[in-house]
Amino acid sequence: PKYNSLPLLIYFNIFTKQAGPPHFIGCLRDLRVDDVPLVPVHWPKGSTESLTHGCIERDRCVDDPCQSRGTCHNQWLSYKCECDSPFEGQDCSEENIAGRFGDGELESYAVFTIDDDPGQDIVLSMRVRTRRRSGLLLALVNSSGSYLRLWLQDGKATVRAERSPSLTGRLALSDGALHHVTVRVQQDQMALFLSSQKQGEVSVSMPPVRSGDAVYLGGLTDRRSSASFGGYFKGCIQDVRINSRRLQLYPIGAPVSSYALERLVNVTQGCASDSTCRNNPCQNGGVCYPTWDGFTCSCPSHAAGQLCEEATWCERSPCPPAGVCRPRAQGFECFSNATFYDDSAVISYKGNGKISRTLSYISFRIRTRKLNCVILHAERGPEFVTVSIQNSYLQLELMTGPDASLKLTLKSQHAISDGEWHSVEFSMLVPSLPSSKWIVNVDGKGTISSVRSGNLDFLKDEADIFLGGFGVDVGGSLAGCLSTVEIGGIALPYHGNSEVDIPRVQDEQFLKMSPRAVRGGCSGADVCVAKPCLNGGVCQDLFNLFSCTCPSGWMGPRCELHTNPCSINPCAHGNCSVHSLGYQCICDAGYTGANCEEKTDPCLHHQCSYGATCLRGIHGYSCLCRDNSTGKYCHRPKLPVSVCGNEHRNYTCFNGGNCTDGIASMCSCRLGFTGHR
Ligand SMILES: *[C@@H]1O[C@H](CO)[C@@H](O)[C@H](O)[C@H]1NC(C)=O
Ligand SMILES: *[C@@H]1O[C@H](CO)[C@@H](O)[C@H](O)[C@H]1NC(C)=O
Ligand SMILES: *[C@@H]1O[C@H](CO)[C@@H](O)[C@H](O)[C@H]1NC(C)=O
Ligand SMILES: *[C@@H]1O[C@H](CO)[C@@H](O)[C@H](O)[C@H]1NC(C)=O
Ligand SMILES: *[C@@H]1O[C@H](CO)[C@@H](O)[C@H](O)[C@H]1NC(C)=O
Ligand SMILES: *[C@@H]1O[C@H](CO)[C@@H](O)[C@H](O)[C@H]1NC(C)=O
Ligand SMILES: CC(=O)N[C@H]1CO[C@H](CO)[C@@H](O)[C@@H]1O
Repeated sequence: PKYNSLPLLIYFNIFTKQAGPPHFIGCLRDLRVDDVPLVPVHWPKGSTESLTHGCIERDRCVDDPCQSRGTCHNQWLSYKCECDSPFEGQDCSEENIAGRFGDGELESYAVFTIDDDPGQDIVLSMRVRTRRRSGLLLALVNSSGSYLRLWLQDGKATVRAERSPSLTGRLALSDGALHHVTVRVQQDQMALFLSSQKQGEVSVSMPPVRSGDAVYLGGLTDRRSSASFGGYFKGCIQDVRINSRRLQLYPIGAPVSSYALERLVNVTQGCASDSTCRNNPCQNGGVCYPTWDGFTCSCPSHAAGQLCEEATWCERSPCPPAGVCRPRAQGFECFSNATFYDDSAVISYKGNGKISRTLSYISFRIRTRKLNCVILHAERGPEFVTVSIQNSYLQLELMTGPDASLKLTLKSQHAISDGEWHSVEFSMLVPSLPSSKWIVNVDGKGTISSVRSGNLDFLKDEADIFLGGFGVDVGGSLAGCLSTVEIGGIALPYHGNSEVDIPRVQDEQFLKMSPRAVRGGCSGADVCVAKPCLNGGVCQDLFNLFSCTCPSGWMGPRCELHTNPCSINPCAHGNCSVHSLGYQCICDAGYTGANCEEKTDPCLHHQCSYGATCLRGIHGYSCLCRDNSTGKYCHRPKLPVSVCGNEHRNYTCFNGGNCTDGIASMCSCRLGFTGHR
């Protein structure tokens, strides 16, 4: 609407209303034809009804005729709304109707046909609302297959043209809110937008979109082909556009230029939510509030978590100091260990009458040195159960169920009365049957009964359950420690309802009937207090059993015995004799050392005289004499030999005898020797 004062030659068809170029809209002034001014007075009658004098200029968009749902274009005498998705109509007052895909988990899709030639460069946009993280949104299909696919992967929009890399958005859109997804293909560059934020761009080689191609929304006809792109979509799709044309799912009042809808399978109109609260998914009394295709749980004060699945009773520390709080179905229980003495009172329990589950097992942990005692006993009429220790083996006796005339006896594989903790579970092999074999499991080692028996349902009400003993005459009572015993997962609590800070709220309970407080924790008897170790022995507490470490010289369980050092025969080759400082060995000949363990050297103190050589032998030694001595020990000097005679005959006198030549040679013997020589 600017006046142009330059000379202008204008062709326009003021005089006709027939089809042709659109009418001029605006103001004209100083219109001359052949330099003759043409003024409206000269114009033919009937041709001026759409003309007014003067030039009134008014912005038609000032009143926001498009209701802020689109861009308004002022057209002098009127306006034109370019409506934002999903709005339509002259004033953008109508909205494209969304299609609900996958309602009730149905497999749904819609098919449109392209009837023009959008060509190579396209802008494809749609509004999506879902909580699913996968599913096929759109596929462009030609006669040889699909060549562009837009789907959800990990909640993010992903688009891929055939034989081109895929492009995934940065932001997830599976949050139940509406998102505007746009794919723009321009000069072999494909860009993905979420709302108006660009998510990325890749180069593609995509065939042109041609007349006859099909557009699939929400899935393909073939389930398997759909599955490779996340399966059928669940959620809403609204206002799908390819360039300026729509893919209208449902007609609306305003005229809309849409591609033809070929098929609509299992798609419903609108965008209603699933009835997510129908089977209240919130636990522990949480209240379900539906959100679109989702829900939130409003949890009561004792529960937390998305589904109120975390019970928070225990955060309020309801148990006494000795107890450990553990959440139970709709409540809590205090677990603790208790110490039983031989004389401590037996505790009794009763079901609260609201136990509905089947009671098919008993579990606990135990630590004792007692060889015989009753741990648990209950009876009702002919039915009874007894858990006891018999000769240090755990034992279950059970008579219940349809075969209540037959007693089941089940023994642990190994002895347990060793002062160590043992975990124990007696359970029915097939709890769903009225009667089955039972199994005992002690520290992971199981034994199965030969006889069948029923479950423990007779304990649910009426029956008194005794823990820690059952009358002095029947096997004696427990001495040792016991964890909280559970029957069918329901505790026999050591702390009654008056001893916990907030009442237990769970339906199924065993109530402690004995008012007496139980000694918590696990402590043995004070076995060392009486100083059982004598003679300076040190006492060690081994849980209801002591052991003495004795000083040297003392022995015996209480160090009451002298040690006899010779009792262990310390002298290997000799005789032992007790000394004030221990023992002494008197060694046999040929041996030496403190314990006569070494052989002596027979030549060490030999008696070979006159330089004789000592020769070692197995049984001692012998002497090798020099020439001038003789005898066993060479202690006798060898007397000299004298020789006389002539050249024909030599005469020898031995042992110091003197040889003298006379008429004949003869010997004169030394004192003590005789004989001719
Ligand atoms: C609608 O969905 C159901 C369930 O997924 C499917 O069995 C049925 O074939 C679908 N209808 C059509 C016409 O495909
Ligand atoms: C169909 O698309 C494929 C790419 O997936 C392309 O190679 C083929 O030329 C297209 N066919 C027609 C008829 O446009
Ligand atoms: C019972 O004693 C055992 C063994 O000392 C211990 O592991 C367990 O935590 C105790 N239980 C409770 C509830 O204190
Ligand atoms: C050891 O004692 C035995 C018997 O009392 C005795 O015959 C033997 O001579 C003794 N030996 C020594 C080396 O004292
Ligand atoms: C034997 O001779 C040796 C050395 O020659 C000498 O030491 C030793 O006393 C002699 N014995 C006697 C009995 O004369
Ligand atoms: C042998 O003769 C020597 C000296 O000739 C003499 O000393 C010695 O007494 C004599 N011995 C005897 C037994 O006569
Ligand atoms: C007959 C004989 O044996 N004579 C000898 C006696 O002793 C001397 C010396 O020792 C010898 O030389 C002889 O031959």
